[in-house]
Amino acid sequence: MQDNETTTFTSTFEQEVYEGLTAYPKHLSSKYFYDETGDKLFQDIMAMPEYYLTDCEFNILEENKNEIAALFGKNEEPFSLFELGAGDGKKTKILLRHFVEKGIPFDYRPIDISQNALDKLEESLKKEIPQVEINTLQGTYFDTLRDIGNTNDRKKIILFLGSNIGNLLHPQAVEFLKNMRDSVNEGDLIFMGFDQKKNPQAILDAYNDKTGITEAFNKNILARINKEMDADFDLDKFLHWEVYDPETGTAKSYLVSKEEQEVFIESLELQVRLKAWETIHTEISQKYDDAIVEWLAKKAGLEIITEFTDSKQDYKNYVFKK
Ligand code: AVJ
Repeated sequence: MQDNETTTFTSTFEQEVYEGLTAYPKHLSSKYFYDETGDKLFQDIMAMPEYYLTDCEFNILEENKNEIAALFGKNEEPFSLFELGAGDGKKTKILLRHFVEKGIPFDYRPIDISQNALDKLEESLKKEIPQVEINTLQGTYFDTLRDIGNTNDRKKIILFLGSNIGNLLHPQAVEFLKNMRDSVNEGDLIFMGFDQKKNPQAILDAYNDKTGITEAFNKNILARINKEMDADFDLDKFLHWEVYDPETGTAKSYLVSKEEQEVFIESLELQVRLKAWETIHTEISQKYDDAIVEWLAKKAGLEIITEFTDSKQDYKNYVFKK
């Protein structure tokens, strides 16, 4: 709800939608893609042949699980494995299964913004790898990093997979890495996935599949606003548009208005006007190379101790310590 001068909102989602759609150029944050429909669409994306990221990381973990186990479970010291944005845990289960088989002492603490995702993950783990001690934690990255910082009973390993960091602009990524640094101790490790620069066409294809799954995912943010804020966006009046700059490594997603239109968002009492071909920027998916990752790490006060990659170097997992 907002009125003329003093605007009050019932959620940060409302506030950010208001700010993003009254700004020029318009923007909405990709963190709002993920309601139940969005979670499902993202799972469909991960299963598409064009979206190489998931397969790459899956293979890297599978190929290197012995070395990773040796690194995490050094000197048989028990550790807590935290995972930010755990989702369905499909890739992590490779490691969990392997650690259990090797008798490595650890407990698993998945964190996600979605309680629904956490419940499903816990349920599937109880069935598939019941030996794993699991404690879920619901919250944003920001809250939970603070919680991680306050847990000091065991050595900590933080997983952040899927190149989720790519949704952040470099200055935000540095802030985020600094927060990670502050929440770990000497001897703890941070294990992260960074999608790499590659043939620009492969990147465009991954974010603009012909079947339209990514388009539906991008437009889901408008569907959510329709549902949750009583708005009347007509999804057919928008184009899903993807650009990739091979110099900076930044992929950007837009929703482009195909015609001049007016949308009303009831809960915000906001009339949004869009000109023909006006854009709403929705997501960045940053691609990296070693120089960028080294620069980010240095700025955040982290040190890269090793990295794992695939034969084409399409994707890398880096291990950091403070
Ligand atoms: C979950 C943020 C890693 O940017 O690659 C997939 C989300 N967006 N297709 C990414 C996404 C469009 C994804 N991340």
